[in-house]
Amino acid sequence: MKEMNTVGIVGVPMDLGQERRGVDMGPSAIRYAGLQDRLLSLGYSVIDYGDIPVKGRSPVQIGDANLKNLQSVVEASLNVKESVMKMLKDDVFPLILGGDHSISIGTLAAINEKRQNVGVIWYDAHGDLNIPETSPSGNIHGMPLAVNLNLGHSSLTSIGAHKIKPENIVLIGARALDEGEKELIQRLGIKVFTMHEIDRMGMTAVIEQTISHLKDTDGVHLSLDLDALDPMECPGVGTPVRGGITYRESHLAMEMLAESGLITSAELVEVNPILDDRNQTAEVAVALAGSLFGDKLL
Ligand code: 4U7
Ligand code: MN
Ligand code: MN
Ligand code: MN
Repeated sequence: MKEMNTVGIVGVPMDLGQERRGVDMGPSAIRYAGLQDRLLSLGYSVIDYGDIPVKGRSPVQIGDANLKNLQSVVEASLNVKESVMKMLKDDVFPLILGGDHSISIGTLAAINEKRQNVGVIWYDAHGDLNIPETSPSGNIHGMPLAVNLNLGHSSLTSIGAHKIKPENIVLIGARALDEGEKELIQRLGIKVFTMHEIDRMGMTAVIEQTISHLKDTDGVHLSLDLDALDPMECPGVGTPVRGGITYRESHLAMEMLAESGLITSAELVEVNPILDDRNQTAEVAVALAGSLFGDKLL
């Protein structure tokens, strides 16, 4: 973690990027699981910027090329961008609470405006690298990383003026990549640690290589989709995929990232309290945030 002693929290109660209801309650669930107290206990000051307004979802708007709820996602993303830019101006560490993963379009639009050579860790079962032509669902939460590479519908790509370089991205936990995403990964040479590499090399080596891959960036944004973890430990997600990263491996990853001092912003996304079991997924999100923010356990 960078030398920054104030964490800014903002909630994005967004569920328009996918079809299941409930993920808009993610920010409340994560706050209720004790995020602020966890950060205070680690010695940080916390400013809660509240929640960003997000429109209701009915009726579902079918945008161009079957991008569901396109106009409302664009509006919300502009609000997310403005709010994250405010946090960066205030010089706090931006911690954004989703909401579905489409919120990352606004988050990274803001961060890219402020920093030149941004690195991104995409901790996720999925690639989120679809464009309308390759998306099997038309759901925008499967597209934000592509948008951040300047690929996809122009009303999404135009939210941010600057883009992430493919060589500054690392995917961790992938196990459900669509065909178009696989092709894009090969074509752009994006670094991916699938579950196969995590099993084979162990999380220690995965994070060591991630850190060395991103060491020359101008700060790294951690985009943590809770569906990266195994659904047995994180059942409260909209698109669960078996065979995920364990709770302990994830803590190890967060602890090593904390030690690296590389992470300059983060988001916790896709927590869906309606699908959850006694808020356990939100509790995992808070526990992992504790490690990311430097809890040494001893
Ligand atoms: B998440 C999917 F087809 N790839 O595009 C799609 F499998 O933010 C899933 O990672 C996307 O949860 C999942 O709809 C998006 C599908
Ligand atoms: Mn995702
Ligand atoms: Mn996912
Ligand atoms: Mn999901």
